[in-house]
Amino acid sequence: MAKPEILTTPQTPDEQSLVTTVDREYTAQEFTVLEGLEAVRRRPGMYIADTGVRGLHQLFYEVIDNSIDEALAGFCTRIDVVLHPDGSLSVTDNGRGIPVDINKETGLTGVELAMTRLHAGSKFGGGGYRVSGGLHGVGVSCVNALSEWLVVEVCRDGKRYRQRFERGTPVTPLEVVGKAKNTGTTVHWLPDHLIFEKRDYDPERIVRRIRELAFLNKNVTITFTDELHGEPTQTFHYKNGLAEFVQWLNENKDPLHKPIHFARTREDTFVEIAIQYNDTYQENIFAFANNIHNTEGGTHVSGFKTALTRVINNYARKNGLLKERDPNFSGDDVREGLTAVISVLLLNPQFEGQTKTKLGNSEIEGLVNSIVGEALSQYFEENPSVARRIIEKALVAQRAREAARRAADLVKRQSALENTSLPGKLADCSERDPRLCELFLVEGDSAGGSAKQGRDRRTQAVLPLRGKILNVEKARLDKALENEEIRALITALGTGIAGPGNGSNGNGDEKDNGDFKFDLSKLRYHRIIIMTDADVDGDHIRTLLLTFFFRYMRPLIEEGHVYIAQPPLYVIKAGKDERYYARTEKDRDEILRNLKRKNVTVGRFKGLGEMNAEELAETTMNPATRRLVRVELEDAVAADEIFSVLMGDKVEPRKEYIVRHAKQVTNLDWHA
Ligand code: 0RA
Repeated sequence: MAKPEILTTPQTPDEQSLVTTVDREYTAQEFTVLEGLEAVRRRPGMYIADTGVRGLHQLFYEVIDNSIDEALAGFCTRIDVVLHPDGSLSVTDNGRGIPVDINKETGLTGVELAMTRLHAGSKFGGGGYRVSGGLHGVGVSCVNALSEWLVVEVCRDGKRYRQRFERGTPVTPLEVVGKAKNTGTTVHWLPDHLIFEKRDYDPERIVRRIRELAFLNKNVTITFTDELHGEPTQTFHYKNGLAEFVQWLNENKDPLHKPIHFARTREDTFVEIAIQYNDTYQENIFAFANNIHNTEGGTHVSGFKTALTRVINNYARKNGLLKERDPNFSGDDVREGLTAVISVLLLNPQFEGQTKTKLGNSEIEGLVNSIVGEALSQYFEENPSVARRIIEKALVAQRAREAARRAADLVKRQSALENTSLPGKLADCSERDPRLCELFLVEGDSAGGSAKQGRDRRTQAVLPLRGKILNVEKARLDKALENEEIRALITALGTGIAGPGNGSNGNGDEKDNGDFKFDLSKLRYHRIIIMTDADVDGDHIRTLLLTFFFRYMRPLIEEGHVYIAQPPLYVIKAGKDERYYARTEKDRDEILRNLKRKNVTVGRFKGLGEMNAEELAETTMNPATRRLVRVELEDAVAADEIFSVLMGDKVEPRKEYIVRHAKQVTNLDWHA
């Protein structure tokens, strides 16, 4: 391959015409670069999560992360995001601007390098906390490759530069198009319809990430203008950073005290933490490394948990709140009702785990442990009334956990007595390989009966649920375990449950986990299918079940084991023996259009119970003819908000929420 020519710096632009070209020749090297972007287009799945809604939004996350990096480097204070009337998106920052001069090695401008080189970002400096690997950090060049067009504008050295690309290929050189007083970068793109199934940006998703970034980066002001839907500009700026983040997370709950907030820098690592207890029983810890949400936790979370347990036990002992013969608080005890946000900025983040979002850097555990130890002990010394309130909460939790333990024991002993570990109502399947097994959770005994008759006995098990299962959002674990439906569910699934909170036992992060262990490897059915009536009660039962899974068995959702059955709403009978089923009004009308000559009747199913076993099997259970929707956890912050609002005990926010999210409530913001 020919070595690239070294090109000289372009001449000063002609100020009179204001349109000048930064001239350069195409080189062999560039050819391979374009091949690189072609590879992104050929196999987008290697670079972004998918070519659906998620991947589409990842383009946005990538672009705004570049501006945030510039803010972390200390050069950017404002970012403006615009959703344009044509569906394209732009992100403008007031940073230094992507370099426009020519890179000696390649003969390309900094702008073109950034836009056409995979992972070029890290090559030339930028923010020190640039993320490597993982979902983020794929580079803005991937966005370019996957866009029908992308226009980048840079303001630098008193000039405004512009270059346009189509499907990754430059279609103009970097041109000077005007003067500029300030500095900054705009990236404006339209995702390619040849790549993405749909290219509709979801303003709510955009706002969610913007808000999160604004909480995490308190020096930055981020605005969002939705010109497509004609909404006024929203501005996000939180001068108190994470303190405001925990307040916002607790908005629909009753907090016990003002946020506890501290930040420390040690060596090259920055650690910021905010804590606020509320009067619920849930634990909510959100952890970020370099602004990436670590849904699987990691070393920062384990360091935090260890220190929290230690500091609270020490304080309680020292001040006589735990007596000599009292046992220490467990980690679960001190985390009941805890909302916390942990954010670390570090130089070489290592991400591990199933979804590559778990922070793995071992040095961070001790660092966070030591910082939390010092800062929190000091806070407790200076704020004894807050310390006392938190410890009283832990004492109640400790007693309740004792009661729950006895209840769990009872569940175990009961099943030992009955000489079977499985609940009586469960109609189990005969297959023993869980990967091939499905469990239908069916509302009501009559539908349960039809399901039992209509199922494939080898691979399909049925557990009928009578009446409503308990709302675990309002009850502590001991109460939840008294509920017969919940006990049957736990035994049928075989996994056990995690302590309240993120339902995952923090992935074994903490060392003192008590008796509640969730073990995904014990799962007896790899598909858990919720089958409820298409009415208000059915919706409610589905939400109750999802709430339970979310709070106590979250990995079931995270690993994609939970599904929603899609029973038909309409039956269309034509002639003597033709029958058609429709899940939506649209499907129904389509069928009716096709049948218009015939003598047809349309019936509406009021519930699953109205279908006979054969109908239920054919329309909703048989893998060859049914449709299932998989429940996906798109964003834990949003999901927590949904559950605490929908199932918690404050009524006003619930009403507001349902009005505001009328559409999402039916599918719960879960994405299929
Ligand atoms: C590399 C070096 C410099 C700035 C940037 C990258 C930069 C990239 C992006 C992407 C979006 N906004 C951005 N802002 C800046 C600094 C070059 C210098 O002035 O020394």
